[in-house]
Amino acid sequence: MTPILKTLKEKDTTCKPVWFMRQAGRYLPEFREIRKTNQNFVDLCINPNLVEKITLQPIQRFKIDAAIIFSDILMIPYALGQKVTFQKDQGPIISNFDEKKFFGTSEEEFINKLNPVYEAIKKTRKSLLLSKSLIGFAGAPWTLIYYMFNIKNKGSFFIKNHSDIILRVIEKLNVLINIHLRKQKEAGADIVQIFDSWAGLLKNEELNKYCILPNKKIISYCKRNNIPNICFPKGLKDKYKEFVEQVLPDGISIDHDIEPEWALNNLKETCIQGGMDPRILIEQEEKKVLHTVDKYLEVFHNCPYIFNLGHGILPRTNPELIKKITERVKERK
Ligand code: 1CP
Repeated sequence: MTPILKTLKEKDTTCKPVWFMRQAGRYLPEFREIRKTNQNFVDLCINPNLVEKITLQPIQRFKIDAAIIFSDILMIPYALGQKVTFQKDQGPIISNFDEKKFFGTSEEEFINKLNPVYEAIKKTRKSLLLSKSLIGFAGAPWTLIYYMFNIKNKGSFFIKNHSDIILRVIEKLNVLINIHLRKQKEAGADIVQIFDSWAGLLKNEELNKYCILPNKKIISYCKRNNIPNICFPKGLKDKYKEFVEQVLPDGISIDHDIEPEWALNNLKETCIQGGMDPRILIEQEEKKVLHTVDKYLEVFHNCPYIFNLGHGILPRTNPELIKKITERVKERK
């Protein structure tokens, strides 16, 4: 059993494994090198040879305990007929939501389009040491909808006025996300993480139907199918407690707004992951960064805890610092 699985499933408190959200990506020169000659991001995500190579890049540099498959949460909207492009330094651009295309896509078509992701997982699992976990992932329905409906440019009025269609889309996404996670597990991922990166945008009255219930359905499915799981409902503040009590994931990834002591007292029954602000890695000198690492390790000393950040590694982060942090976790655990 890998250190992450021991921590997540057996509530082991001695391993203190470590990995990083967005550990494969733009802060690594070797990733930027591949990206230079592969301008189309979706094509890159459906190229199993390159996906394997990129997934393993951080594993070759650092003594981390997991690889996360190089892909994107927007591969689901892509598989459902939306055109997805990524402009340099701009984030994703997605073609308008097309109801006919969305509801017209069959499960079989969806799986076929995402088959290269599963092929990449199979290949990567073969070349990854058995002591390392391979993490698969998906976006939660609400966070996918944020991109699929371009909510960024529409705001809360749109959400309020479109609850019927949003609920119908969530229902179909719930089924397809489950399939996507199961296929990743079958291909060789031993853990899945569900990213609800935009959960913090939801108003109180929307939280249950758009975030908690859909995540709960996914986690129940994972449990029925023996898929170890971690949820990341970013931005929920003190509602993290309600989320954990309702959804009951194996692990909960906390963001940098959550005080580690608060998490310790309020999210007790669950394995906790992450928390440290990724901005510190850019803004502060090494000594201070390592001091903050020590703080997280101290607070969670007697708990099943997976070291990670409160969000993904930022592009300007120095890879050497990721190495130092990893070494510190391994020394101090
Ligand atoms: O320009 C480039 O080179 C592409 C940059 C990039 C990369 C490296 C994007 C575009 N996605 C990824 C990979 C990625 N995305 C991974 C790979 C594995 C790893 O973590 O190492 C993962 C897990 C994701 C997940 C993802 N994509 C999330 C959830 C996590 C989070 O950061 O909150 C989200 C919201 C996305 C959307 C997305 N894709 C890419 C960008 C720049 C964004 C975010 C845009 C935004 O902030 O709205």
